[in-house]
Amino acid sequence: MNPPLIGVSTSVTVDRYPERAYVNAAYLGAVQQAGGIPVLLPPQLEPSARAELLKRLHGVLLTGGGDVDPARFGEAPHSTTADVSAARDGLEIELTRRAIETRTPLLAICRGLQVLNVALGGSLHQDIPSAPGSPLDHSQAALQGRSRSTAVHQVKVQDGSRLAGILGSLEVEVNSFHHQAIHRLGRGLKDVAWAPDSIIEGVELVDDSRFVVGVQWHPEELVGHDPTARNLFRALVERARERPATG
Ligand SMILES: [Mn+2]
Repeated sequence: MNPPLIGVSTSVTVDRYPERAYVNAAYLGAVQQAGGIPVLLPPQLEPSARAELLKRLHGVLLTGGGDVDPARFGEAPHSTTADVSAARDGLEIELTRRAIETRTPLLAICRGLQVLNVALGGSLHQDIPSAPGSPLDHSQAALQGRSRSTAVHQVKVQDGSRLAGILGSLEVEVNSFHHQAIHRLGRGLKDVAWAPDSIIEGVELVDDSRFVVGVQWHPEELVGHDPTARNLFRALVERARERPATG
């Protein structure tokens, strides 16, 4: 069978010239290693092109990036809010809702998990160090000498959850590049993985007939050495393979 097409959302420059759409290559490698073909979905796509592409996709991957506009969950921006793009928020929230509606498999990573939560009416902790606070450092980018594939904290996964089944483990060691986290859960979502400080690190839909999974860490950076990270991408691609594009 033909390899499934996996739509991959992109970052976009905010207030910088020239305007760019871009994505970390690790996502593209991880999708291809799992047998999928990544198709980039930049926010600059015209609405008609966007609609046509969405019909042809078999799966969706929401990637990491800047902060979701806190106005989307009814809050004023925190002093640390950065890289907000209304165009990217709009595209990814639409992608999320449409993926759920059309039963398109969705894997949401880091900002993606936060977008998934906000798209379903949830809210975010806008800055973990400010509130709720944590003894852990979830922003390892600030730590010198640690590569993006270095695990910095543990995550415990709910036994019996879809995520546990995919990972093949109830305990994973993960990297961490986020200063925000889920606060109030969106409708129909359940938390299924947590860091030792109780920060939510994994979610899925209560309706387990739909493949919708979010993780707060960055498995695309771990696929070189961590089978649980490869399992996440393999699960997305396998589910996408089973699904005809909505045409
Ligand atoms: Mn973390």
